[in-house]
Amino acid sequence: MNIDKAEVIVTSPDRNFVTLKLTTDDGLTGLGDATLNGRELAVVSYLRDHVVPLLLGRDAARIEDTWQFLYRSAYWRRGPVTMAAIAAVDTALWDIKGKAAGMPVYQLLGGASRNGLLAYGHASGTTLDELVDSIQHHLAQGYRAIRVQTGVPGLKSIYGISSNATFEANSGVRYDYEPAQRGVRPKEEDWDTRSYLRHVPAVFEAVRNEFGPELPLLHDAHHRLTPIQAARLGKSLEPYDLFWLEDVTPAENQEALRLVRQHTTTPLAIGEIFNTVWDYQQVIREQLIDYVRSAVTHTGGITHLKKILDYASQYQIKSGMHGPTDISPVGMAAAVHLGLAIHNFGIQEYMQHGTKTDQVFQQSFTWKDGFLHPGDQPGLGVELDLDEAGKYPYTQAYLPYNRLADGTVHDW
Ligand code: CS2
Ligand code: MG
Repeated sequence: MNIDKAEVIVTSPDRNFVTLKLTTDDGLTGLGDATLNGRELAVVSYLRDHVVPLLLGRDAARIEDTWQFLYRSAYWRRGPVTMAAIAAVDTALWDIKGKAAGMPVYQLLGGASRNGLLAYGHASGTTLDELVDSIQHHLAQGYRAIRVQTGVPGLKSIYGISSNATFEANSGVRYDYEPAQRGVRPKEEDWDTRSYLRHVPAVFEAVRNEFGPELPLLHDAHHRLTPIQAARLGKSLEPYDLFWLEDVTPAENQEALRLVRQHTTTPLAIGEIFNTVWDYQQVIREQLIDYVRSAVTHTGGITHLKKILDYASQYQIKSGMHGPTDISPVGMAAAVHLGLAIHNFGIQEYMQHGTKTDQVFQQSFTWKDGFLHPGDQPGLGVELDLDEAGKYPYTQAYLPYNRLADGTVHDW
């Protein structure tokens, strides 16, 4: 079962997606997600120019060996572009292995450890009324856990707040936030940490008063705080019993979390921009976090993320895999198979893709009563419709960035 064909497919139904499709000489196909939001074509080139020529003729059954070969033979290691490219190959090979065995990928990973994956959705509002409406909308759809993002008085536009009118019109999905915007320049947003820190606890108090103590609530600070500011936020949110507080400090400095940890019992999640187990080495060993945020798509695939999560399990640290709309349905399916199989599953982020995306990618994972299940199709259970994909050519898009009132660029 050798790899006979390797195609890199770029499509932009509701947003840009990069997909690797491998075909074996006995006709099996496998898909892998290689989407790196705002830098998509860098991964396309890495795959097309450097990886595809190495794949042709290789034994498709040798997943671990192919991973080690691509990682070690490049000499230049780690980094989001490399690891997204390796992830796509790895995921496509798991898909093929599942199809060859006639089994869903989660069976190959040890079988189901639970009936389904608790998933959280993104509620947001510029005002409290909008936020409450957005939470109600998510609950009505079946979500049983909610990420809460709020506008901050005095700031024009900030991370995590959906601009509903346009998103709904373009994709058919209401109240979900898609940060990358099509255009030749990134959008500039503004930021003020002191206003944010003053405002957020009052919002959580209002949300708890409205929705009661049971509902799991999450919040994402998106790398914006210093360690001492993060410590204060964690402490001030303790009365509202958060499921987690995410990315409180910039992800490059993992030691920062020591200080945060000393001051608060609010659970911490980090890792959506990490790409290998080495980024997690210290935060897992020192038990500085409670949830691993990585996606299969950005962390070298199922093979490598499973190793990270197995390491984390020794410290009672659980999964909280990244699942925004920039993870394609292929990347989501891979996450759902892995999450069903591992023992230390925590929660799965799940933003719904738009209708055009669902036409390009035929998926068999299901979302019912707030829980995801990968389904029982052999492999990952996702197929790509090439004709549909061909209708939506790549469109340049950038993530926004931030400036403070005096014009300084700040973490976005
Ligand atoms: C976010 C993402 O889902 C999350 O928690 O932080 O929306 C993130 O901003 C995007 O995936 C960036 O591509
Ligand atoms: Mg995040």
